[in-house]
Amino acid sequence: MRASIRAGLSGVAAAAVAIGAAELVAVLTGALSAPLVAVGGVVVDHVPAPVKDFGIQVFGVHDKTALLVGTGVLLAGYAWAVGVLARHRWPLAIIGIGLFGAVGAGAAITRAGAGPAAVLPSLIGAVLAVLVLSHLRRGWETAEPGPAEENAGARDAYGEGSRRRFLRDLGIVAAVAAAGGVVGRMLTSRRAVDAARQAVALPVAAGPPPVVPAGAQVSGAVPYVTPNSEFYRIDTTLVSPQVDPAEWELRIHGMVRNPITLTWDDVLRRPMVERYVTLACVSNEVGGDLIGNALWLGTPIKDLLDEADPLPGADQVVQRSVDGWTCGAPTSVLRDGRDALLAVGMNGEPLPVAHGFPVRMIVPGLYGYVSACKWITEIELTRFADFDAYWVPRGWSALAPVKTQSRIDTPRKGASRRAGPVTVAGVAWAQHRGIAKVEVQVDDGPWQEAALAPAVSSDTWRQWSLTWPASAGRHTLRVRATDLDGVTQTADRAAPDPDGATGWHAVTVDID
Ligand SMILES: Nc1nc2c(c(=O)[nH]1)N[C@H]1C(S)=C(S)[C@@H](COP(=O)(O)O)O[C@H]1N2
Ligand SMILES: [Mo]
Repeated sequence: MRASIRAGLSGVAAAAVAIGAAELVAVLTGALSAPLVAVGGVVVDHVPAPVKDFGIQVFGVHDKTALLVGTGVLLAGYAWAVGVLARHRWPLAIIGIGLFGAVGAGAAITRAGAGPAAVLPSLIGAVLAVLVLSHLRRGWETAEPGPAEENAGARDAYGEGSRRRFLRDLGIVAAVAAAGGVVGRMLTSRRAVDAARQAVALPVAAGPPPVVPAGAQVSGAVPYVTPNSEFYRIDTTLVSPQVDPAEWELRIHGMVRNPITLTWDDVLRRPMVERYVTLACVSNEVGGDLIGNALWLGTPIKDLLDEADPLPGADQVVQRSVDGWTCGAPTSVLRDGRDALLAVGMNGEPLPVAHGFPVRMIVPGLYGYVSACKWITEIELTRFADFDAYWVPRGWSALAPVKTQSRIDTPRKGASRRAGPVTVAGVAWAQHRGIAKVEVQVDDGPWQEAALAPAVSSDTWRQWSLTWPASAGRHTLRVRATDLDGVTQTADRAAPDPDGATGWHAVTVDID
C-alpha cells in the first residue's frame, strides 16, 4: 500500500476518532454540542429556502439522512486531504485539524442554550485526532522505502511487517471510534427523549376518573394497581427505541378508504379516556408474573378506525413499531366497543420509554403479543390471509384471546406457617369476560369458594382470599377460576406455546 494511501486512511481514521469522542463528550455537554449535529443545525438554519425545498423534494423523508451522509462524505474527503498533507507538512495538518475543531466548536457555541462547555466535544475530538494521526504516521513511510528521509525514524519504529501492523492499528482506531460514536449517540438520544418525556403535559380524560373500589386490594396479594417500576416488561428490543414525540407519526393505511396520519399533537388533541386494563403476556407460565394492571390514558382506537373506514375483508389490524416489530389483532375485536386504546399515559405518567413512549396500544382481552404494540408508528388494515405478524411464523397463534387464569400469591411456594388460620390469597383474570368464581383446594379435599374482592371492570384482574384452618404437615394448595361465561379453568397443563398456558396453579407449604 502506498504511503499516501496510508496517510489518507489515517486522516479519515483520525477524523472518525474525533467524531466518536465528541459524541461521547456530548453525552455530558448536551446533544446539540456534538459537532456533526451542531454544524448540521447551522447549515439547516442558514440554507436558502429553495435549496431546502429541493432537498426535501429529492430525498423526501430521508432529507436528514441525506444531509448526514453528505456531511460525512465531505468530512471524509477533508480528513483524507489532512492525512496526505501530514506526510510532508505536519504543522499544516495540525492547523487543518485545528480548523476542523474550531468549526465544530464555533457551531456548537451558537446553538440554542449552549454554555461554554459546548466547545468541549469538538476540542477534545480535535486533540485526540492529532494524537491518533501522529501515532499512525509512524507506519506510513515503511510502505515503499524511498526518498522520504524526514521519516527515517518512523521507518525504524515499524520495520518489517509494517503493513499488517499499520492495518491492525487502523482497525483498532476505527473500531474504538465507531464504538464511542454509537454509544455516545445512544446515550445522548436517551437523554433527549427522557427530557421530552418529562416535558409532556398529558391531556385530561373526559368523564370522572375510574375509581378502584374499596376492598379491591386483598392483603397478601400483589398490588391491585401495578406501579410502573414493577410492571413486567417484554419485547424483542436490546435497547428500548428512543422516540422523539416531535418527530413521531402514526400512519393508518392499507385497506381503508381514508388513510390517516397523526402527529403527537394530533393524538393529544383527540378525546381521551382513562381505563384500568390488565395486560398479560402469552409467555406467562401458570403461576407466573408476566401480568400487570395499570391505569391507561388513551384515545379509543375504534373511533380512529371508523374514521379510516376499513374496506370489507380487512379482518386484521397490523400494528408496526418504530423498530419494525409487528402484531396483528382482529379488526372486529378492536371495533366491538371494548376499551381498546391508543395509549399515551400509564398510571398518571407519560408512558415510560420501556413501555412504549410516546404511544402504544392496549386491548383488553388479548395477549400483548397480538395487541399491545409499543412505540407504535403504523396501523395497517389487511387480511390475516395476507400478512403474518412477528410471532406468527415463529409458531405462535395469530389469534390469542387471554385465557382465564388464577394465581396464589400467598403463601408462597415452599413457605412455612404455624398451624391455625392461614390466609390464602391471590389474583384471577379473564379480561373482558370477568371472573365469576375462584375456588381453592387443599390436598385432595373439596373445592372451596374463595371470597372475591370487587374489581374495577371485567377488563381487570380480581383479587380473592380464603382463610384456611391449617393443620401440621406438608400441604398442597390449588386454585382455579371460573369466568362469567361460565367456563372453569381446565386442569390440563399446557405450555405457553402456542396460545397461552393452561392448568391450575399449585403451591406446597409446610405447617408446623
Ligand atoms: N414494539 C414492540 N411492542 C411489543 C412487544 C415487542 O416486542 N415490541 N412485545 C409485546 C408483548 S409480547 C407484550 S406481552 C407486551 C408487554 O408490554 P410491557 O412490556 O409494557 O409490559 O408488549 C407487546 N408489545
Ligand atoms: Mo408477551
